[in-house]
Amino acid sequence: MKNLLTSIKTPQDIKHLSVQQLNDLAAEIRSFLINSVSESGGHLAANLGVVELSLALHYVFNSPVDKIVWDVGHQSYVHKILTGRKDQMQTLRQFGGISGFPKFEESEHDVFNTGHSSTSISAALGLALARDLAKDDYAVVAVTGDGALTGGMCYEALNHAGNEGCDLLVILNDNEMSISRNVGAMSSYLNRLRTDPSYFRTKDEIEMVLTRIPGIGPNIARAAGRFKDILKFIMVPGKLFEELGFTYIGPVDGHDMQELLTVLSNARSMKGPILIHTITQKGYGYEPAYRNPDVFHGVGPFDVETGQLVNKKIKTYTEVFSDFIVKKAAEDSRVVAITAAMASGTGLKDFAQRYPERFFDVGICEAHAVTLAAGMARNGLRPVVCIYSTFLQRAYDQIIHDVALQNLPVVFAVDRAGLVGEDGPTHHGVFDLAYLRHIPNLTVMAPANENEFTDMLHTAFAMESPVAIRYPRGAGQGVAVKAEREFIPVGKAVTLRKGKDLAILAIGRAVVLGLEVQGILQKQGIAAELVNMRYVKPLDQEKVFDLATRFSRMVTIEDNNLAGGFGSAVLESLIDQHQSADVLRFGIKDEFVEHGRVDQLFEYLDLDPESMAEKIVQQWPEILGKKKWELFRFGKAQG
Ligand SMILES: Cc1ncc(C[n+]2csc(CCOP(=O)(O)OP(=O)(O)O)c2C)c(N)n1
Repeated sequence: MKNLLTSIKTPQDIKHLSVQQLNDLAAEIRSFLINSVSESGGHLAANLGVVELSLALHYVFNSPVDKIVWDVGHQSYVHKILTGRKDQMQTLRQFGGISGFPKFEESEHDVFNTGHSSTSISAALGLALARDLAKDDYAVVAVTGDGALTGGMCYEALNHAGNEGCDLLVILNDNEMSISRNVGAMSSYLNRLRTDPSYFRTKDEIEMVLTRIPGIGPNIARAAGRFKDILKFIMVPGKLFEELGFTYIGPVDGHDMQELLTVLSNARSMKGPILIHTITQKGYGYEPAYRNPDVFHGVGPFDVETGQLVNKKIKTYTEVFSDFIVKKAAEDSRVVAITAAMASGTGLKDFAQRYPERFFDVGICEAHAVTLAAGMARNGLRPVVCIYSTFLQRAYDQIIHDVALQNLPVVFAVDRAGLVGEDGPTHHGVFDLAYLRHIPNLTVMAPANENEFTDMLHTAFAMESPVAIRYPRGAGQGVAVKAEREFIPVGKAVTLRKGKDLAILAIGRAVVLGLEVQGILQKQGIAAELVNMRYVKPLDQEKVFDLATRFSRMVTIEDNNLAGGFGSAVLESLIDQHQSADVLRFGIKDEFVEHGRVDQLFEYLDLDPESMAEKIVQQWPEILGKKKWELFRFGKAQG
């Protein structure tokens, strides 16, 4: 294989390449991607699918003058490689390394930060309108997937863009996949565009579209004969997009470099909003990813030869949820499960297979998922809505207006709560305690381990009002789940360790951190009482009162933003009960947390057990004798 990739430092470096060389470069990039993601983990399948598209975009357009906005941004690795970050790919998603998503702080070529789906057309339209107001002249391109196109924001943006009529290019990268196979009527429509010959335009229609190109339009129309074969495939109606005010071009083979270059070059000189429909294959060029695009959507380290993932031993919270919900569905025929395009991520695959008629993948439509659940609950069903904490942010109003206000028994399985690690700030679920805690009628819990999680799910389904359970990404504590499930009294905390010097109140995953802090302090002769609060709402007021009467020093620990979170709830409770205590709150301060392994992030935030124990002793040095304190400080909590 020729070594072209090493000479690519900026997009300018590909401009002189021939189509054959671009194809060679595409092959090199694929093999580079497979090897680097096999070590770092990341979004492989989507990136393998956009190698030619990314090359063609950077060949035809002049980034960073021309702006390319990547929807979700998980498919921006090739773009990163072409814009001078190839050598940093080995640090991808690692603490201090480059992000797995576009980041303007990282490169001038990343014009708009993304991570959540379906934002690119809105953002690109915003850039285009700002450009026009400034009377500037450059292209703005949004690259969006067919999965992203299930999200409502896309339609709001298309609707607006068509009306504005400004120059804007939308590339619809259609690979028939969201993370799982794409769903919905729009997906079927795209499929018809892709396959139904009756959708092909007449030559007259094609010419009409081409003559819209100012100045050179008629010439191109005359020259169309030369592109006859290409045009036959690229100009089909896309009526729906046309009705929205877009010129539709497609479908285009997104792995055919020549075709892409021709179409993009033509589109570049056309006026108004244009949508190019490209057809690609997720995982293209790597058999394991091609065969299992959902597994290789976001993947951990794997063996390149076999495609086998590096194995983990302890069950994840998601797997525990999966086991529970399948059993629950067998017991109660009213149980239905809803996901917003995350069937495997949220552990609903098994449920979907066993109860297909009770399983609903609504697409990337979190807001709709929640109101849909409200409708179902109103009509006697017991829906569980399974959405990651960060994506549930999109459905804040629906939780309040459609579920809580009517006190409907919807269970929210809020997966990936707290710090999630390598996906970084767009994906950390560190706001949910704050955005759920103040909603009337809604009960909010967080389990400290797998067994408690199962009991909480059991409790949630036994209640007749909305309940949210937030739980972290990844492995549990390795605690066995008892066969007998217990109802956890609503709003009741549980004391795990008795003490006399201070009280530690923790919630969810932070209970494990609390246990470690308690252990470190114990070695210093400090007796901390540790309480697993279990419920953030209703908070166990009696417990807070009791602790405040017995302890003047109180510590709260949470893996949520401090503002409005669990510690805030404890402070409110103290004040409301006219109790006072010296309170030290541990949680995430007023900042966005970068990517990296969760344990590294905890350490970076001084939320690792050692740092917290040290902070506690610093705060209240009197709980140690002076000599011991010196020892403690310099020996960093070594007992
Ligand atoms: C609001 C939101 N919900 C869910 C996700 C999780 N997610 C990331 S990529 C993806 C599928 C996107 O499909 P598509 O746009 O077709 O891109 P592809 O991966 O197929 O290239 C989903 C559901 C997200 N990023 N944002």
